[in-house]
Amino acid sequence: MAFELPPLPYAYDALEPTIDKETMTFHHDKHHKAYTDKLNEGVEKDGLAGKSIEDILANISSASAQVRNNGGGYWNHDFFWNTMAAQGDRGEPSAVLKAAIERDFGSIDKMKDEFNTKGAGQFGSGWAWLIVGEDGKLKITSTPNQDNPLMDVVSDKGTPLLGNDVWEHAYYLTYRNDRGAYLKAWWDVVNWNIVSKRFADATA
Ligand code: MN3
Repeated sequence: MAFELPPLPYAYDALEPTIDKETMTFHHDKHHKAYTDKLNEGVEKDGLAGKSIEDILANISSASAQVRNNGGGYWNHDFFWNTMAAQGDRGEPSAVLKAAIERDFGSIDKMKDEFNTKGAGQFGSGWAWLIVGEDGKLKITSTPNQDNPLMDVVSDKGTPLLGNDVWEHAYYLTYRNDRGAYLKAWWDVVNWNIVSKRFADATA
């Protein structure tokens, strides 16, 4: 039972002009595909076949670097595609999510600012996250490479509500080296319907 590359949940050009079609095509069909293939190879080598990706990530400290890098890449990209949506499907933060953001950050704009700063400050490749911790509090974090908040090796563990890929392959064609501009523009394509649902599920 190998892991499979999930299809993009919308057309390759659905996020334009924020994320261009060529970036989405390469990012999904080449990068995400490569993580999926190398994860499957690593899972065989590590004797982890049959385990769920969540189970693998929660015990990643005992896995190989190949499974850590590619298991993270496999899960993170699936999560990332679903964190965004085509125009008309993006919605707004639910009332409970909005209230929690205002409680923990002051306002939605302040949360976005903190997220953008964290993403811009992540040295090299990695991810920025909005997570909910076991205490129910929201927090902005970042991780290097393909690590994520579900891994037992990260210091800020929690349930991710949204995450942005700050590897150059995610933005270079449109934004070149301006990661800050990409981070700012990216909020236009966030799928608040699914982020709100993730928050409801995490705090149920
Ligand atoms: Mn990527």
